[in-house]
Amino acid sequence: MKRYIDGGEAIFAACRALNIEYVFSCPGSEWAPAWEAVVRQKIDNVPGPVYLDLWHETVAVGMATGYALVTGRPQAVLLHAGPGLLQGTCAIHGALLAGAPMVVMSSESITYGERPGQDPGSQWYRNLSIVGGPQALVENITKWSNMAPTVEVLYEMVIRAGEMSMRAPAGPTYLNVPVEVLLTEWTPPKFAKSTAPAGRKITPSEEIEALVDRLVAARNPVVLTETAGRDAEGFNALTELCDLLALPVIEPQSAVCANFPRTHPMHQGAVADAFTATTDLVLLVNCRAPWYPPSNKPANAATVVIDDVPQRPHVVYQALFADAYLEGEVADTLRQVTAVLKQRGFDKKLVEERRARLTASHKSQLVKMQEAETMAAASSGPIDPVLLVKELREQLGAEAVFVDESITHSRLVQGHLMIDQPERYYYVQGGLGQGIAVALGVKLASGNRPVVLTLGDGTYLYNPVVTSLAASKDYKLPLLIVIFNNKQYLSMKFNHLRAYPDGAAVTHKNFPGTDLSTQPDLARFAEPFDMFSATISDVASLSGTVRAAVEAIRQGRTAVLNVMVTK
Ligand SMILES: Cc1ncc(C[n+]2csc(CCOP(=O)(O)OP(=O)(O)O)c2C)c(N)n1
Ligand SMILES: [Mg+2]
Repeated sequence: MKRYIDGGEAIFAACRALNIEYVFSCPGSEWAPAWEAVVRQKIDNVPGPVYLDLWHETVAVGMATGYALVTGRPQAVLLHAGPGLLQGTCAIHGALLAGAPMVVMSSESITYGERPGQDPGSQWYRNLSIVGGPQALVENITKWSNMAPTVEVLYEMVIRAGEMSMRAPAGPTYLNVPVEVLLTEWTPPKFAKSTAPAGRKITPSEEIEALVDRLVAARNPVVLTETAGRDAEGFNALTELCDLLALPVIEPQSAVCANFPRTHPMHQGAVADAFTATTDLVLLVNCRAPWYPPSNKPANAATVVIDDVPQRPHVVYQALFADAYLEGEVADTLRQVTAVLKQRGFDKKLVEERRARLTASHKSQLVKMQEAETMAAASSGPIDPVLLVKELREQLGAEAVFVDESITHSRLVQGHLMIDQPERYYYVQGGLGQGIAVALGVKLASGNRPVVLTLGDGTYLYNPVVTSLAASKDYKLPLLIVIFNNKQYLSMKFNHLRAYPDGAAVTHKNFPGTDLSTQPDLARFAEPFDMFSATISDVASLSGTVRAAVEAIRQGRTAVLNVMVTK
């Protein structure tokens, strides 16, 4: 056996230095050098990343995103040339929005066969060249994209791309590694070692003191957050602060993970309207888009932003109207504020009055939700989506992790799941069709915890269903996939109605662009994989079928539930 120590080995060595655990690969002809390295790593018993073959680029990138959402750690993704990269772009854009770190790599040729003794393959000359290089295809949707021009710099460039992807704002980086660079002999570094952990960035104490001044003086403060709970530390630090000072917390529609216990009396739902006129202090904690339209902010409030990256570089328009920024690590900043408040003390009477008022409004929101659930349970025929969410909540227990790619149902999912712990809810960002892949990545990082994906029928059809289910089967990653099936793109209809409430479509009851009534039975795509699958059309069979599906995933079998919903 000849040992080819070349660019393929350099990439794997760099992955080992970065402590990368998985290489998510959707193969192309450039990757034979990496496969040589994979096999050598195995036969030599060298600890290193697990290599996964996946049959669609969305699956490879989406899995890396899901894994990063849970762990915060970047993984490697290997795609093919320009075309594979293009197929992966929707999910790469999703990773950028989600702040999911990863290093994506693909190739081009730089010699087109003209270099004696090194044949990249004629397909690069015939079909695969991209003017400006493949990195140009992802310039706008990655944090950084470039070519690794020689094998001598490849190892450090992969390491740097990985380290960069982790730094705030975390997100995907891209490296074009030409075939010739991959095929060239490589000399490993003399002093290979693991990369150092990132340094910390802490908010200075005078900024903490100034915020505490504002907080104790405020009569009607309100907290809005989208991603404070991206990790348990942030979730717990926000809970402690808001509990101490009786601060109302709103998770607006733009919230993409669980940030604060839904069952906590200070949780005030998803709509800030009740506070708009009265609030005197708005605290935006990791909240990129609190108001819509952006100028619709409370008129009489000071705004304090707690965010390690307040201005998201990938966002085109963003207006925060900040009066102060605290830009250190969010969890640490929140803990510092809590500590200073405890030390300095505050007006207990004012805070307890506020707590009583907010507890009452939280309770009335709860009662409304319970009423909706009771009404939904009393119906027959197709299933009220509220009842479906209640059933999932009750049957899955507190361990389950939810990945949500639903559209018109997402508010119900977020509300009625009543999640009160961190790291149990993730909304899939970016274009539709990544949900199964992201859920697979979440499952890969979550061990025995059940993972549930909720999504609409249209969104299920956007997913690469066959290749995603194949990955679920091959890598033993059981999911419970729940389709909220209203046989249409309901959100498209809502958009149409908003602009043309009395137009031709309404008048003639004809809505182009929304109808999915010709769809086949979506559950049956799971059959060739010998997975659990069922279509539920009547409330009477809901509970029993959900129970059977939950049992199936507990036994390691993916389950697809196609649920006919009322709206
Ligand atoms: C890749 C991609 N293409 C198109 C869209 C536009 N789009 C947004 S929501 C939606 C409909 C989703 O339908 P479904 O999952 O059935 O949810 P419903 O609207 O019925 O709740 C579409 C097509 C998109 N977001 N992403
Ligand atoms: Mg639908």
